[in-house]
Amino acid sequence: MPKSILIDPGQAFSAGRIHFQDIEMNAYRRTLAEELGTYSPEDFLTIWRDMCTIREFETALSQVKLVGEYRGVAYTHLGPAHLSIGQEAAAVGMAFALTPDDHTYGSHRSHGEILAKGFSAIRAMSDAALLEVMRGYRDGAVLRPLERGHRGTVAELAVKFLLYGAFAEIFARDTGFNRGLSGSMHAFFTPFGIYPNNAIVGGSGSIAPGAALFKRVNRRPGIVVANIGDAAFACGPVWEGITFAAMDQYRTLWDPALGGGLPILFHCMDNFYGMGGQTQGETMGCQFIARIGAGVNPEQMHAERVNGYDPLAVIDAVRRKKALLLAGDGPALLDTVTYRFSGHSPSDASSYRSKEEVDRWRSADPIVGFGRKLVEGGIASDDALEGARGQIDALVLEMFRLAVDLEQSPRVAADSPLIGAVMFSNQRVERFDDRAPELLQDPVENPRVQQIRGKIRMPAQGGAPVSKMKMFNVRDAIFEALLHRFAVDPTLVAFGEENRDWGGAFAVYRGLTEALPYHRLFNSPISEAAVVGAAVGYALEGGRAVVELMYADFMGRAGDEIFNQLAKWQAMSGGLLHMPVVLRISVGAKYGAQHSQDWSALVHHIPGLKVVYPVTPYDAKGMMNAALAGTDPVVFFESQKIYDVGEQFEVDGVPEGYYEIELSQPSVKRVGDDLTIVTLGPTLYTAIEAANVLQSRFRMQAEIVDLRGINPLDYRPLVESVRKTGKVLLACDAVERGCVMQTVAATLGQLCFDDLDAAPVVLGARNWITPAAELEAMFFPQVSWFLDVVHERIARLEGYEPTTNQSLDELSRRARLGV
Ligand SMILES: Cc1ncc(C[n+]2csc(CCOP(=O)(O)OP(=O)(O)O)c2C)c(N)n1
Ligand SMILES: [Mg+2]
Repeated sequence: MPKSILIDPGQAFSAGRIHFQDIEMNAYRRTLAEELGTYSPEDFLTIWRDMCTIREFETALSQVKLVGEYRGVAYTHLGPAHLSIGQEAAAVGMAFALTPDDHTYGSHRSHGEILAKGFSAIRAMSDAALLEVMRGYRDGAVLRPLERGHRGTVAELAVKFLLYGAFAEIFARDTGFNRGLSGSMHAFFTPFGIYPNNAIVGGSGSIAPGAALFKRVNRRPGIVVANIGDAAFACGPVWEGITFAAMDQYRTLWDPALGGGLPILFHCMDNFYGMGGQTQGETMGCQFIARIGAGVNPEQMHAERVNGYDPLAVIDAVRRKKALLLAGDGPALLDTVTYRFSGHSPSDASSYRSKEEVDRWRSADPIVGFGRKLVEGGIASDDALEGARGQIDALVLEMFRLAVDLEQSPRVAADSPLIGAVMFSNQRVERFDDRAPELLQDPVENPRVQQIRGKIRMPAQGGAPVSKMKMFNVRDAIFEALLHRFAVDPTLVAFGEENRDWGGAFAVYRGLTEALPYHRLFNSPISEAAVVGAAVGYALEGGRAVVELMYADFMGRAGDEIFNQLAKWQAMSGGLLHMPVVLRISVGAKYGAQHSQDWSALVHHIPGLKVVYPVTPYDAKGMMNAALAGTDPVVFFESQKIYDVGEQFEVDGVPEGYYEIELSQPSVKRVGDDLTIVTLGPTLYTAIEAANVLQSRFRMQAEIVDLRGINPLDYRPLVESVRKTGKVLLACDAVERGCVMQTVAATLGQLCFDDLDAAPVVLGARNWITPAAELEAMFFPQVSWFLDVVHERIARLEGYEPTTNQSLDELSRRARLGV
């Protein structure tokens, strides 16, 4: 809590009532004639044409899935197709008044939204700009199959480009918008302001606020629209995203010049159903999604429910919301009522709704209804509309035919290195914008910087021990790296729980509050999903973020955001997007079962994440520097056990200047010839103690290699050590079953098979809950366990009496019991 906002008990206990305002439903009532001042006749026709094109596009996919052909062109599409037939007016209404600077994020059912947003962007762009985009996008790879036969305007070519790029993406072609790596549920095309669509329903709910944050922090024009289904409004991350977007601080604490509340419209495509569950009357209790806004803030998110079968009603509402958002009054919520005639997917037998219901909605078909209005209003004749429809159908067929043609639209070759090559971007970017970074003070005047200046950065050498207060420690090391990057990259922001004022949960950020304005360092709500999701959105828009989870045990709260969002968007974009996010995760101790678990194994398992776990000041600074200069998502584990330790290994100490350590490199911390001990995390320090005992009591020289990096991982230093010693023990504080070390052991077992005297041995924590601090010695590997396990499974220690049972029989007994 900032000291600038005082909480007064008198005020807190004063009597009163909380007032709510009425929420408008279907208030739009204007006729076509009344709208002639706002729209030209051509605009009306455009709206109708956009809806018809989406209908035909979706019909093509529906036909392919249902009968294996579309208008005589046979095709088998193996993947999904979540169609929005019936929802066209909502999509076109959403997109019509947006510009390319307005960015949409959406869901699995987004083909209509993608096309609508693309049509609207094409109309807003000049021929030169369109040509630049189409020719520049992947060096013209999407455009090339279209350009040859095209006779017509640039805008017409761009419409083909949009239809073709989307079809080709859905059919997994290399000529698709995302090289076929996104597919139907995730396709996007950022030059038209179409940002990632999410197959994890509600996924955009936590990501899009980060995109809106990017616009505010970096003074970019436009708004962000998060298109979310009605059923997805029940998802935790959507609520978290709303909470994040509605924080008071944007208006109370941030520099007003930034523009106020986040410019984000939560846009509900309210079609009454999840897959088969009915949100109104069955699976939710709010009755109308618009009501959710009432609980969020005094403005009730300017929530409103509109008729999504009338495109003009939706356009009108979006225009009004956009004006509010640009004025700093965000976030906003629009509940657009619509309906899909099509099933959830083509295999859906509609067992959850009656034919009568579908028929009633079909008879209210928005395309038919709007067409009728055009005819009655004298905008077009029936014949003209029919003729236009024929042209649209022919265009969609032409683009479909091209997209299914394997010669014109090839898939990536079966032996293509593409997917592997785009898992990481592996680039180095000093700063993502050229403007001067905003700092509140010269870093040399920062109190923490001054305090650190007097600290000892070298390993203690003989003499009196150095007091903890005087030691340059892991905390200081991470702080130094962060402050450096904050002073270089103006887009860098940090947020998370208790990040400001408090100094970060473990005081790593102490001093940053004085150094940085609110918009570069702020407290988030307790919304782990939104913290990570917003970092993803921020990065997708072109900025760099460092966010924090206070305990590794909280990763579950941000599970989707870490595993599906942070990890996957670079590759799902076909290498077009970058994800420069550092996710700091602190691993606890002494706090029991739900605050003391090392979950490095979870992120290690997920493709697309770089993962490190440095535990010395030298390593922490060098690896944080490297993580913050890269373009990939880095999960940066820190251990609460060793935030205070000073440098013990690097003889020259921790440099005051800038340096980087490659994230994939293990580091030899102790040299020996008889046994290799590979460690991960704070276990390094236990291993050092054990190695000292092995040496003094048994004359066994252990070499200790600290893994530091988990993924990617260069095995060569490990192999070199194991080749020398012929024996390897791998130890960490994570529970033994499924820990990172199991993978490293299995891999070393193969790489060094001929050099090993014994099978690699993994020593981890027990496969239990982490018990209370007083009982932790039963749980985490202790010095004696190292000796026990060496004695039992690697090399007999002369005269040694083990204190714990580390035998193979015991290993197998524990596995049998699952503990
Ligand atoms: C997190 C998650 N849970 C469940 C699903 C499976 N699923 C796919 S679509 C869907 C229904 C979504 O309904 P809604 O949000 O209203 O969007 P609509 O399909 O109506 O457009 C479900 C449950 C999913 N994709 N992601
Ligand atoms: Mg729905």
